[in-house]
Amino acid sequence: MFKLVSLLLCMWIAVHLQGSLTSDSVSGNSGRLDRVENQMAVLQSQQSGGSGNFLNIGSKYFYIEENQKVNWHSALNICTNMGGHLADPENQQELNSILQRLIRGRHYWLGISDLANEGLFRAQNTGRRATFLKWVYGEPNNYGNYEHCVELKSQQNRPFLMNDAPCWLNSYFICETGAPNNDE
Ligand code: MAN
Ligand code: CA
Repeated sequence: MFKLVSLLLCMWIAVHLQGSLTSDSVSGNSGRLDRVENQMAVLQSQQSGGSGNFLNIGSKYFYIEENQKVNWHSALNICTNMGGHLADPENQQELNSILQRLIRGRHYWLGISDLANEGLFRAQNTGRRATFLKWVYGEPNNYGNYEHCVELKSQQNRPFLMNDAPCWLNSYFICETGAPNNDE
């Protein structure tokens, strides 16, 4: 009940802020509207039962978000809230199992970024250098000097591969956990 009330409150605030803060969201800066949207997304993930939706793939569990697009930091928060973390597939087999479930043309955030050191891509969950990176040809290019977060994308009919993209873009995302917590 409390969750529902806070969700409705956040939605109300978001609707009222939308009008006055459109320039904020257009510029992509993490302004007040972004924070409200983030909060809403986290609350929505709690409402939908979150961690019960993880799929068993190999020895891990993945959740592929197909309903809401959020920025990279919101995706991180939502995955954490679901008892997991933004995914960092460790090998080709793991990546393949995920890829066959993705929808072509969509972009999905992964838990990898070079926010701490340009050009050094780290797994958010461990803080260590990401060991498995499968880039689209020509990537990572840090286009415009503002691409620090890693997504999976497929161009035309090509397979899904990794690209560095602006962290403030709204995309679908993939969460991961070692063992799901299905107690909700
Ligand atoms: C877009 C973005 C970039 C990417 C280029 C490749 O501008 O997706 O991240 O590097 O396309 O052409
Ligand atoms: Ca890029």
